[in-house]
Amino acid sequence: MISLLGTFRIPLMTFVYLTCGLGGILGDQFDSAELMAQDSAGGEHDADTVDAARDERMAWWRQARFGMFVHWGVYSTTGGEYNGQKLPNSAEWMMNKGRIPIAEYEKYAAGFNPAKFDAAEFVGLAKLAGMKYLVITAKHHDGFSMFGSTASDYNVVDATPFKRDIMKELSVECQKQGIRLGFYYSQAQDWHHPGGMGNSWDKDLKKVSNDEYVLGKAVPEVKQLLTEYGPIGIFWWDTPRAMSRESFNALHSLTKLQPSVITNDRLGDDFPGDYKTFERKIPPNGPAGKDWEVCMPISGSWGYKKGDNDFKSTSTLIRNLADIASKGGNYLLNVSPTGDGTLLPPATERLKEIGKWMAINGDSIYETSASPLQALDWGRCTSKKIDGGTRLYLHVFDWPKDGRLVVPGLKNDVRKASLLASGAELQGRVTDGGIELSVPADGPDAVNSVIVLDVDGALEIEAQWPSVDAKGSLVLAADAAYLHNNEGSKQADIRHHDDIPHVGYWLDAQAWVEWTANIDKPGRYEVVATLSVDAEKTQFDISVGNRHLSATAVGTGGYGKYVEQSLGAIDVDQVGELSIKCKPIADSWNPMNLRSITLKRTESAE
Ligand code: H79
Repeated sequence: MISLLGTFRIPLMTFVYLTCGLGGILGDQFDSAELMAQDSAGGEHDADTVDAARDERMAWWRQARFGMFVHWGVYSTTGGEYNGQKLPNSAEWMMNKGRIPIAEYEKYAAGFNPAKFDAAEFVGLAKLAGMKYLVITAKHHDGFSMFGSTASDYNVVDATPFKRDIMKELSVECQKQGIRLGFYYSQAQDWHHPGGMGNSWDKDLKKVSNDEYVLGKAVPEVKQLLTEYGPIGIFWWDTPRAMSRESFNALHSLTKLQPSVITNDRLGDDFPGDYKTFERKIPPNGPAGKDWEVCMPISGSWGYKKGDNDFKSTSTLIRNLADIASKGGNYLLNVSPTGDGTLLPPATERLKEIGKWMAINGDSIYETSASPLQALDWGRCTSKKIDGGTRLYLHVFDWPKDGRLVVPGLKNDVRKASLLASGAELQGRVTDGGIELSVPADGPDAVNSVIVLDVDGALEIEAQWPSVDAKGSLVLAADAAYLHNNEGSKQADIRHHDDIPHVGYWLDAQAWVEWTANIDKPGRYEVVATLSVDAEKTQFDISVGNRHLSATAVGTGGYGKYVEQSLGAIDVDQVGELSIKCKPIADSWNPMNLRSITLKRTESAE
């Protein structure tokens, strides 16, 4: 499973999915000539054509790497407060968390009047930050449409004193300023429509079928958004729920109205879309062979929430962007306009600061791919193909104090190394440990200094596997493991207690972890793990090459209490690069948090 390149996964390998047949339901919605035209353009019968069409559609998105997410709606008028009462969680959930009856929530809509909103300024700010696309909530779960919907009067034009079509203004500005526009649309939940999902609190709501909502509101609204707002870059579905096949197909088929529109993976389980979505968290490794995006609020809440001062520092945001790009993904950073249509100063300041960094260092983000150099002590690495070679962008978060920066394991001939900010050339040489660069005492940027390293040919990297130290110990840390967790499932993930990483949330007994390590001598190795277990005990299998041990860890008195436990011994009879696996024993598994496994040589084989 693990290649020489460790956790490297080819970032842009395409995967095939078959578009669903057109539901009969569409007879009323579409002109059939229109559909025929879309169909022949889509060429959905041939997998290669589907792949090629997808690559073409995804080209701008893969180059963009950085976009703005915007959560804006009725909840923004009160900053998520209901009758002056603070509610838990993200502000766009205000109606739900406050169990606000529809008739009462509508009064907040009647107060939506963001007089200071200026689409030109807003899009300009995204552009200044170096973002290449903007995805905004056209309709969130509360059911309020932020455009002049012809399917529902409950919209910004018809139900507010503002009366302006915000999506129209943004579409005009985005086209003017060269920013791709995407629409977030909550297709399944709608707390305002009697057929929408999610509203369990309004007893006056006379429920109708979900199909009635989808076909009567969602489908015409999505159709309108895809036909009256110019070219749409992305359709961003959210919170998939079980809907009828007809409803799914009707919504899915609408995206054919703009064959170049990209969709995320949240329409429904059978609709992988064009890319995978991670919410709030950066995955430890990019998912293999897939395009993906991390969406994350700049503060704590998606929608503007009064008193939410949890703004991530500019440093964190810039490093997040580099981290995500180094794994081959996009960063969709969310901002939250207030009821007056502007962003709070901490958000604006951060966007401008990111923009300053991007103006100098954008080449290290745009049009880059993941690089096989991950787990770097000093930062991250993105890459680009160049004529006959590879360009690496070394994102140095922790500038070396001794004037030497080592790119571990890299063996290629150095063509040229320089600082991206100034162009100043650096000396580089290949050593036993990798390429060593001589660098000035201070880096050009306190947060992330970028070095451009051009090397000849495809990358040749000697794996830097953990190895047995002089005392005979081999330490396998959680963050050096490869997690077999069904790619990005919520379970079995790298988490932290006291800033120390562990494999946690390990509820799924099918999830397992693997390391590759160098073992230089055969012999008996004691297996010691640092872990915490809430249950009385848990059982799992540990294997080293072809030998294994059935291990039992006993309860440590809670998930936050880590102890070292000896789990037994393994007689290792192979040497070299070995795979070490830790797999739950399904019948007797209870979740554990695993910080590390250490193999300690107790005796050498004769
Ligand atoms: O639009 C943002 C969220 O409102 C939306 N997706 C992002 C992009 C989202 N809706 N649901 N979820 C994410 C996941 C569900 C979270 C829940 Fe809860 C946990 C629902 C109820 C408990 C957190 C707490 C959100 C509301 C209350």
